[in-house]
Amino acid sequence: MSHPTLTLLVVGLCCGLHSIFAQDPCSSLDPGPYLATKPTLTMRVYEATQAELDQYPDSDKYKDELRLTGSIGGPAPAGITLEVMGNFRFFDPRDVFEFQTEAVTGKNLLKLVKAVDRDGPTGALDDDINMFTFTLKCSPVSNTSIEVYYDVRIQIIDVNDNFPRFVGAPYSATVNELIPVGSTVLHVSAVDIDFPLSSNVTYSIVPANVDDGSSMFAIDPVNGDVTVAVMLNYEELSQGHAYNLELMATDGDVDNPKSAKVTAKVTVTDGDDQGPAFEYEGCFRHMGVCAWPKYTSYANQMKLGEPITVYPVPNKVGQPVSIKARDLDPSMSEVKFSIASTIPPGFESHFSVATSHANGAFYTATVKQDTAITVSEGFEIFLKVEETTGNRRHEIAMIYFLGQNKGGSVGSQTTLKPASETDHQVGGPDKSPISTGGTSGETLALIVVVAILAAFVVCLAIAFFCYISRRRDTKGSKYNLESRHTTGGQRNGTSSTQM
Ligand SMILES: *[C@@H]1O[C@H](CO)[C@@H](O)[C@H](O)[C@H]1NC(C)=O
Ligand SMILES: *[C@@H]1O[C@H](CO)[C@@H](O)[C@H](O)[C@H]1NC(C)=O
Ligand SMILES: [Ca+2]
Ligand SMILES: [Ca+2]
Ligand SMILES: [Ca+2]
Repeated sequence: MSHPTLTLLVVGLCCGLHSIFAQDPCSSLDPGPYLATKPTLTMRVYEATQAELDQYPDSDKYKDELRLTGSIGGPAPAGITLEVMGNFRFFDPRDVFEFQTEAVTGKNLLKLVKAVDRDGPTGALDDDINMFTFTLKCSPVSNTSIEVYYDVRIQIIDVNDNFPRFVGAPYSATVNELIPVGSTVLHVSAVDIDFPLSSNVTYSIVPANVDDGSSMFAIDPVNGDVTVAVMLNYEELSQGHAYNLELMATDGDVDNPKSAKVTAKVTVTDGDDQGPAFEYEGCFRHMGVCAWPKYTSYANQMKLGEPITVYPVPNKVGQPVSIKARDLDPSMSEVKFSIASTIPPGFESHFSVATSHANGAFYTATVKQDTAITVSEGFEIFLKVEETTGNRRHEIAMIYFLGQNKGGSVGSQTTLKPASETDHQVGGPDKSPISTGGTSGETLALIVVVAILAAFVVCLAIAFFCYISRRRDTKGSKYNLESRHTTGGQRNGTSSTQM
């Protein structure tokens, strides 16, 4: 017996029975759970690819201590031999681990020498290799008839070596622009086969630089539901009418998260959210659309049963135009014209309007006088254009009759014989610009006087207004336009209450 053995013997006597056993080859360095039972030998190594093992063969991550006494493969008396027992159907630990005694420290080590993919090829847990368990037989070289058996557990620690993967990509959805805010348009899902990091994939929308669809949608970070964040607008979307959202899934690794991106295409379809509008050159525009459309016509040019001729206000083109309108929803383009009302009221049935398709989304109105009445200066027709969709939005244009065309025929009005004398008395005989028969000379004179007076007052007002505005500011033209809009608005308001 050598001196070290003697020393150990003394230590063993001092510290109890167990320590005496510990010095024999093949004995455990740790106590078992009960007296005289052997402990389970538990070791832990990280999963690794072959490239990682080749690069860092001596990394502490890929080895752990085998806490047995003896020198593996060494000579007696300390020498021991180890044998992994068992029939392995899937992964044989003998293929991936080696036991060796570290020369310098004399420690016994378990080393990972071949790649182990802890996560398996799929996200399912049954192809994961998170633990090797087997029986290890240890025999001292000095007496090979001694066989000591241990239960061994080698845990494979997960490394975040997999990126999340989107399932079911590419993603696309088609939604109507009128879909309520908060509605789910798309569901995405990503899996990460690393465990336990896999259970915590979170989703986000990558902010876009140019086409900012990213702000139009939101994504639930946990369940991957893509929802509408703000009201969509088909008309605002450029070509394609689609948003290309870049979505990201990030795994739950705190220190070194891995993420994957995918593009989801959300196509927006047109919804009926706009009404129709008249259109002609030179109109007053509000947000690009003709506001308070107005036409003039000449009473003396009207012929029974023939389309009336109209001129736009203001008249930039200097010649008659056709009355055109379209629905402002590009894909809901059908509109229909009708006579809404007249001033004086009650003459609607004397006129008819036909709608015909012009070009693109445009439709034209052809207005005719069907039954004979006398139209003179001041008569007004309110022409309605209505969308044919369920919302039935509409817009009104005014046709204002002037008495006489500048280069027109002689006579201040065209006298059209009434179809029925009993037809309409609504306007009354006094100031009406329309009548159902021979207007008396007195009435006509009165109308002329009143009209001249009114014109004079208006001229005065305009002159005063111009004087004031010129003195006040230099933004004259803008101010004028505003003022006209206001006038038009009031006009429309008045007319609609009469309808
Ligand atoms: C070897 O061990 C066995 C079992 O403990 C024992 O019976 C035998 O005597 C030992 N042989 C030697 C040569 O020590
Ligand atoms: C991961 O998700 C589970 C449930 O889905 C949760 O209990 C846990 O706290 C999450 N872990 C982290 C790190 O977020
Ligand atoms: Ca991962
Ligand atoms: Ca992993
Ligand atoms: Ca519409």
